Amino acid sequence: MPKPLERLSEEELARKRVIGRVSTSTLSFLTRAFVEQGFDWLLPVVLSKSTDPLWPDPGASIEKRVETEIYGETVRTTLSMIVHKLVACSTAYPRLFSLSPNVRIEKRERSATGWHAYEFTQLDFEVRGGSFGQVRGVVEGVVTGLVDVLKRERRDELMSLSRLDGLGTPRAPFKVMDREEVVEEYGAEWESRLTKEIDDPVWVTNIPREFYDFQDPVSGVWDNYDLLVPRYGEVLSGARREWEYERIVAKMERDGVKKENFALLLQLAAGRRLRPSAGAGIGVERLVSWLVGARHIGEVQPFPKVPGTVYDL
Ligand code: ASN
Repeated sequence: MPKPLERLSEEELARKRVIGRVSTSTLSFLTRAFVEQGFDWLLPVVLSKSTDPLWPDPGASIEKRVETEIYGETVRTTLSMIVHKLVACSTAYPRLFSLSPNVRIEKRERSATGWHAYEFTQLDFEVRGGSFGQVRGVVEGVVTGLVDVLKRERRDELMSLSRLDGLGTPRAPFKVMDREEVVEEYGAEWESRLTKEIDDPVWVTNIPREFYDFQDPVSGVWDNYDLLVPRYGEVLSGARREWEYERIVAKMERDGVKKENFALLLQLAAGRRLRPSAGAGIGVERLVSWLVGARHIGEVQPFPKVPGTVYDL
């Protein structure tokens, strides 16, 4: 299990520093890439009345939702910036991204996956009028560009992590697979099995989950996507979005999601002020874990947040 800074040996501190260099280059590359492509950089928020329900979601395992009262109102810590993205993208910021802290108190047994942390940072972005094709272009461009730059500019670091040869520069376009086809081939545990088999990142589309991902009302097919990276798993999820009031309400009722927790979103949708968009969020620590070949996601966090353990910092 990853240890906090004060308990690392000299050797472990040296490894931590090297991972930190790769992490810094990753953040620098990604933020520049989004800014250069005309995205506005929004600072994140932590407390809001509305946040991601993370329900229903086949991958979610939330043990506790952090809610508190301020000024006589109930607020929640950010589970993801999705609600904020939809509102911001529909109003002032047609192309936006944010690096936001997500607090997800995962069940403690998830410490064993090496892939879950109860606080992490998501690089979330959204494009008004966007599509999977557009999101795919942006993501494949930044992922291939990033690996390429790191292999040149962080060569020594990757070498000292024994990752230089193992980390191949992915070839775009990445393969796209439909979840139904994947389940047929790999069964219910498709995510872990597919992850072990692939040599390049793979998109999986059409995954039943939260109300905000677009679902074709006739065919029932979801216009959403996850990106899996070899050996590690899902580093990104996203979708084209629902924007019509009637559809959103119907899905909330179907899923048992409390409408009162999404009052503003519903009010904007009812006033036809929500606009079609598409976007995604990259789990930054997951991305870095894959890049450096980490043994556990907590290794790439300066202040690890491993499920089940409460740290001083
Ligand atoms: N960031 C994701 C998205 O854009 C949502 C999430 O993290 N649950 O769809």
